[in-house]
Amino acid sequence: MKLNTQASGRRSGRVAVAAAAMLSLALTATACGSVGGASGSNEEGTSTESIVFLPKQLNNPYTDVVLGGGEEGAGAIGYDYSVLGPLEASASAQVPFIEQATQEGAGVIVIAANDPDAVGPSLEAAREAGAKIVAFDSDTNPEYRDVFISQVDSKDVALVQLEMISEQIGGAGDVAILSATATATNQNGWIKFMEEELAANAEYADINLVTKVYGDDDADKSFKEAQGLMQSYPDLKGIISPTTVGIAAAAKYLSTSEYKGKVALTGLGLPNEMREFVKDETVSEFALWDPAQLGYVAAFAGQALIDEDITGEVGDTFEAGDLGERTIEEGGIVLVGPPTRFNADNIDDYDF
Ligand code: RAM
Repeated sequence: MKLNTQASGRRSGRVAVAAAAMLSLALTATACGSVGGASGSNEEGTSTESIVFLPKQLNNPYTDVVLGGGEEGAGAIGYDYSVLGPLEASASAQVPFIEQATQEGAGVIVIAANDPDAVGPSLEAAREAGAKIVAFDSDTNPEYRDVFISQVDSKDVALVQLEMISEQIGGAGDVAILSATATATNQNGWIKFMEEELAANAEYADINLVTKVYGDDDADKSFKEAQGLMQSYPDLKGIISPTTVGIAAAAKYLSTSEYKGKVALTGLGLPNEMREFVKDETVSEFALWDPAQLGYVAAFAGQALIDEDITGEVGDTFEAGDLGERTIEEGGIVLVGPPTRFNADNIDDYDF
């Protein structure tokens, strides 16, 4: 398995059809994709289970890497794999796709929630129809899913970002956060832990979080938000962007601005998107886990639920293929991690 070298954009035939459908539907709706084959048989007519991946949004390079792992996992467990999802990460945009997956008889729905509650009623209906629900990347309210596949412990994701920004600004100065959408469970969890740690840890007493802005995981909006931050706070020492879309857009802005090399930028990014900005010294260090592992482990969790090897109880264990045994921890969470820090010394060792 080559989980940490997945190239972006890897898609199955069925997903390619979904992507084509996306293009034709983009002008009139945000719908795309089809579960196809989800009613219990595959193209060869053999009985099979189906697994539907429903990321926050389709047009996000991070999503492509996550789905690469999901497709690999689905292949390994012999499930019919498909992808459904919106083009923008707004709160309720996923609901029609959950409904579609349910109507088409999905066995497992794997979802990264754009909002912990907006997806609740449709996930409840999916469960009533027999689907198992695996949340990954961004959790739903726990009552709406069987298990959550989390990248890394939420607090650890927050702490690594604070450590990096503190190192990069010499432990003192004004900083801002450029997040994704204001409703994203994962983003809000990390921000909450960052705020708590800034208030409680004496090492960070001289770091002042001046504002939080939201680029909605849209590259253009994130670029403008980064620009706006520097206009509003010309003395800003650093920006933390805990989103791959946000950090890449902010790096793009800073790289051609007067702030290049003067204002620190860190957070969570994809090595392949950030490489040029590390090489041109706009960014010195950022972090991420291996996104493909999230999709891969989620597929095995789905199978374990279908096979009734696990129910989502704390202490349940299941085999996640090449990644070995996983245990369900407090809160119904399976941790994938750990995060890696990327900088000029190691970035060329990674290809995702
Ligand atoms: C963005 C999304 C995603 C998050 C990564 C780090 O692509 O917001 O949910 O986990 O960044």
